[in-house]
Amino acid sequence: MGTECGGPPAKKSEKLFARAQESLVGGVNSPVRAFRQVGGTPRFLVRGKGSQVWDADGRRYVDFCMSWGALLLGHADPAVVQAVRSAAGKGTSFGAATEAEVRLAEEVKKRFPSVDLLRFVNSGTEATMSAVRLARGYTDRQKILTFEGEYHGHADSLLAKAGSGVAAAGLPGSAGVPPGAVEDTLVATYNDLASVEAQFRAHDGQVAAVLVEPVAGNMGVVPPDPGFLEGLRKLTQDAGALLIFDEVITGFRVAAGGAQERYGVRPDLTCLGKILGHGLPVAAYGGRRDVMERLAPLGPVYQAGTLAGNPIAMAAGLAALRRIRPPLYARLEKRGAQLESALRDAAQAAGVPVTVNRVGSMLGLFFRSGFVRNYGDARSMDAAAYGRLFWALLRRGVYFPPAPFETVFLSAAHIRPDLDKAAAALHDGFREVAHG
Ligand code: KE4
Repeated sequence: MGTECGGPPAKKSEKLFARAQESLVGGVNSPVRAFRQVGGTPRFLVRGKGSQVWDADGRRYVDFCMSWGALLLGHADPAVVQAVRSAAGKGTSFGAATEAEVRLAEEVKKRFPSVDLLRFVNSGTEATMSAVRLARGYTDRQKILTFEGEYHGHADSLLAKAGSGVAAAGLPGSAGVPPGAVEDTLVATYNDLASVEAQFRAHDGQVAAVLVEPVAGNMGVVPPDPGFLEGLRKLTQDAGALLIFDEVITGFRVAAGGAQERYGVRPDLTCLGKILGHGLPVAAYGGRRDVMERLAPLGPVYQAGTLAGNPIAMAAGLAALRRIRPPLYARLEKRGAQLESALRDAAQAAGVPVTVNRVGSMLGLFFRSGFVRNYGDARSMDAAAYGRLFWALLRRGVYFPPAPFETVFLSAAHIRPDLDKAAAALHDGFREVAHG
């Protein structure tokens, strides 16, 4: 334990981490938070405001993780906080229909014209798990096709890793997932339409849906090649399968209407999360009316949830979407380009080969040279070097995601001084990585 990665002493985080491990598995409620991919003691955060967070030892950081992309407006956005406070005073949950959930659904539909009907749930995992069940129920087919290196939450059927060879089904990607749970999960290669066609040929008439992160954000950031998403659209259409966009990260992030707006490809179903609740536990799945109407209480596909459409979460989402206006995306594009340049310049100055991928305000950093177009490219990076950079940045008050295969996020709250601080920290940090 301790801050062996050279980080500054963090006595209070260390004490809290020791105590947490007595009650919480690994001391955390989600594995990536344990800092095991970068080493050292996880920082216990106590407060956030705008682009800044503070840890238990009183240290301040510019945050480029932003709750894994949920906070497009920044921490403790005043309008979101006020909306949460006001909603909480009227009751924390009813387990009944409310006007707030109708209004938030209408706001989603304004931004996602492919969504005729939707259903709110409490996590991205629930959204993708339910969308897959619905696709199977609608098509009366069992196979689903996903992409190696993408992540859609922890539902059994989606914790599959690539099997050997094209025809092989996915293999369990986690203990506790029985082979039967993933025998209908096919795995293809992102940005490789031929690998998708091969799976469709090997399982003709059996594929219910293709589930894709339209911009991969869980293998680092990997954008779709020109034509890739359009190719998936055509392949699924021709095969009578549904196209499901997992926009839990990209929704409201890469455009107001997500990747489907940015790339002009219309899926049959869409999964949303993160920014939708702006930090409150909200997610959703929605799409074509004829598909969604197969869902209970209208149809035979079952899905339910005690806290679905929670009034406080709905209020947070409504307040956030009201504040996320079109001019914001030009600002995020500009800030994203500035951070991208800072990353490239610092690595080049230190003579460290890196590839930087970026879509708007989501950036991926790979310690390797050459294009990164899929998971095979991504995983060949020097992940240990990322860990060294992480700590070099943390020592200088810059908090990147504590894991290499994640996304660096900006928000509306990141201003020029934050970018300048990051650039300076990156300049020194890459030199430290280069000279060990
Ligand atoms: P949740 O169940 O964690 O709300 O959402 C699952 C999910 C679904 N789809 C995409 C594209 C996602 O990125 C996620 C979750 N993202 C991770 C970070 N890459 C959440 C962080 C964590 O696991 O703690």
